[in-house]
Amino acid sequence: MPEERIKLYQLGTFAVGNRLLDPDERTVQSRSERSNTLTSGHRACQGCGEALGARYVLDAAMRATEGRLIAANATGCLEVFSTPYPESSWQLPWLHSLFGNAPAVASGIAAALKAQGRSDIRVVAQGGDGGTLDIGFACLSGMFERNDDVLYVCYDNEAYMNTGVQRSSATPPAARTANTKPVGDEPGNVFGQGKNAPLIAMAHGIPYVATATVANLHDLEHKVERAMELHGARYIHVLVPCPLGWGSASKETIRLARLAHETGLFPVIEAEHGEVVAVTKIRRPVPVEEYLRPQKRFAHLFGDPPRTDVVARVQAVADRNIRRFGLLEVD
Ligand SMILES: Cc1ncc(C[n+]2csc(CCOP(=O)(O)OP(=O)(O)O)c2C)c(N)n1
Ligand code: SF4
Ligand SMILES: [Mg+2]
Repeated sequence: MPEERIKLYQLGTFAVGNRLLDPDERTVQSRSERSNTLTSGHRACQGCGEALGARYVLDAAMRATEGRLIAANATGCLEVFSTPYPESSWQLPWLHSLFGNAPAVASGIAAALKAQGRSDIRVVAQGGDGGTLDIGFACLSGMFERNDDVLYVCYDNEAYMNTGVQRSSATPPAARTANTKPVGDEPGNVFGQGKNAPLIAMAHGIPYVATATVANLHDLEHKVERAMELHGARYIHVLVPCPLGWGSASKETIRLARLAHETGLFPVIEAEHGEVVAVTKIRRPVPVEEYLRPQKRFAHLFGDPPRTDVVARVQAVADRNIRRFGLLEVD
């Protein structure tokens, strides 16, 4: 019988991939002693990438710190769906900051712990792309520049979802949002320079920067654990599809996150002290159209007439990423 190689994309879930790994290599989520940091009963939409990402990030950080962890959380979907006062789904010390100051609040917690000599307790901060790249950006840059001992995690769903899908500086070109309408020569969001938060974080020379998606949760856990081995300012940027804001089916969340990587639109990398140290290669390069089509926020590109010119510009963005980060696997 001819031999056929099987590629497993989702090593480390409850599914078959996990059982092929040694127990020590299995994901935090597959262990009975996982901390369930973000537990059931929260009010995220079905298929919410942010809820999934946060659960994996916090449980991995809890394991790495043996449960000695404090979180600061910016205003946004993650805070609203998890903590409608007086209820909360968090099972760790968790502070809701303002929309724009989670990095500063986390720095303050780290400073207070240092003053008390509590080097055993670690600090994470988390927020959406709006809270991180827009209103919280100055606080984040300060946290990086001072090298405060905080892991900051940005859950990037590419718009202000909590308040009704407004554009952020992480919204991709051509995407429809409540305030980037699909009209005119450049329908949807403009083709600007973009704001590449991981590269800007790297430019601060901080100990650790990584990107990840919810399509590879084992990789996400690994990066959180690596970050927790280090001290100083660390930054992880996680792509988390949002069915409501992207106009995608709930069941498509993982596939879209995978396609974002496989098109080259979302490079998955790891960097230490400003230098890229690892790149997740693309095993199956995919044209951007395959990623854009299932999302209603890009529906205006596939109408009558189709905007092939705009799709070509999005493809050029992906191609540039592929060249810039050497994303293609060379056999
Ligand atoms: C100073 C201030 N301005 C505006 C708001 C309203 N607000 C709360 S969350 C939010 C958007 C959050 O977007 P993002 O950070 O991307 O998180 P997401 O909800 O998408 O996860 C806005 C505009 C606020 N709480 N405070
Ligand atoms: S709007 Fe998006 S980010 Fe917010 S809970 Fe729903 S799916 Fe998650
Ligand atoms: Mg957002």
